[in-house]
Amino acid sequence: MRGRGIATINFAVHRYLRASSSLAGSSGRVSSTIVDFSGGSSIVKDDRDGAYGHNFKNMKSDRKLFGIAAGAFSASFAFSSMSAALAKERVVPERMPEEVILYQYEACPFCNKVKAFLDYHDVPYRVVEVNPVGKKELKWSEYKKLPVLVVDGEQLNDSTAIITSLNSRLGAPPMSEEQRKEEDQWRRWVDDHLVHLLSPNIYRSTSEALEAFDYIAENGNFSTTERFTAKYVGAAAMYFISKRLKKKHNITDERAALYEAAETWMTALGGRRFLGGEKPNLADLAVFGVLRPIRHLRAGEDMVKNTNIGVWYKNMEEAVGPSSRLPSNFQMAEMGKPVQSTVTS
Ligand SMILES: N[C@@H](CCC(=O)N[C@@H](CS)C(=O)NCC(=O)O)C(=O)O
Repeated sequence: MRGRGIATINFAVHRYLRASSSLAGSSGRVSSTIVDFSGGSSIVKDDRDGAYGHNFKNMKSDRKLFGIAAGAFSASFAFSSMSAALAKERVVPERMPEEVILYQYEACPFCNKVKAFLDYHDVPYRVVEVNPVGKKELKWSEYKKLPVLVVDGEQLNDSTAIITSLNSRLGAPPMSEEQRKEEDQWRRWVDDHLVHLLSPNIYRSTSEALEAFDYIAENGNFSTTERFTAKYVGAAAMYFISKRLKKKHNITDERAALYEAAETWMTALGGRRFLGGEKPNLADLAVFGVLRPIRHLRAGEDMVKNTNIGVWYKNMEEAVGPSSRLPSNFQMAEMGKPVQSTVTS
């Protein structure tokens, strides 16, 4: 189950890196740029008033440290044996793309939406983990946000547009106008509402932030000192950043907001197995995609314990099945043999 938390942590690291990198270059005027969950708009805030109550000025070595953490986590993956997929959407071979490359941050919720879609349709894909500092892997692209998907040489940008385009390419099942409207409504809800609840919940308390950063400390390639610093500096940074995000999105009680979102989703299902009926639709995949990385952190455990979302989540896990992500060359070399594509993000 540990692998499921990796995405969350890596996204935190990316956000932390961006915050620290924009601070490091400033002269006199200190401003911080924090990657927001909201769809790419970065919050740029003049920090001369010291409103954040923490000092990010000397982050060069921390950036290096977190670069290591991010790299370690990008390369990390967990094996999970899942139940057979019961509600898989099968793609006819002629429609299956030959080469799919996802440029991503491992923990970016928008990237995780795309991964859930690809996994559900058994579309094999390779991942290029983008370094948030410099983004050199994306030098060739004018569009600089993630995810970017390259499908047989064609570049697709923006998670919603990517999924919509791939869905029609793979042969989307017919649906009524009413069903389409409902699907669109809930896809928008994921981008406009659900994603904003993630950080405030994952880093809600110092102990939760530390729990989350345990993943980095345990899995990263650190010396003992680095491990210690990664855990405590990273957790502290994300704790403060999440408080700012909470304020920005007018969240008073983050757990209550998460539970409410889960129940809102259950009400939307109205007793159906999936919003799409017997098979998940794009809204089911979007909700699942953003929740999958937090499911086995304390926030996700609490959500399942205190709401009715668990059964739907389990059904989604079964429907989506194992990941179709292809192992990287690094992973192949590490294992000394071909790797099964049963990794989770
Ligand atoms: N609407 C876009 C939002 C994508 C987005 O904001 N991605 C974040 C990462 S989660 C990003 O690239 N932020 C800008 C940055 O990191 O420079 C989508 O759905 O793909």
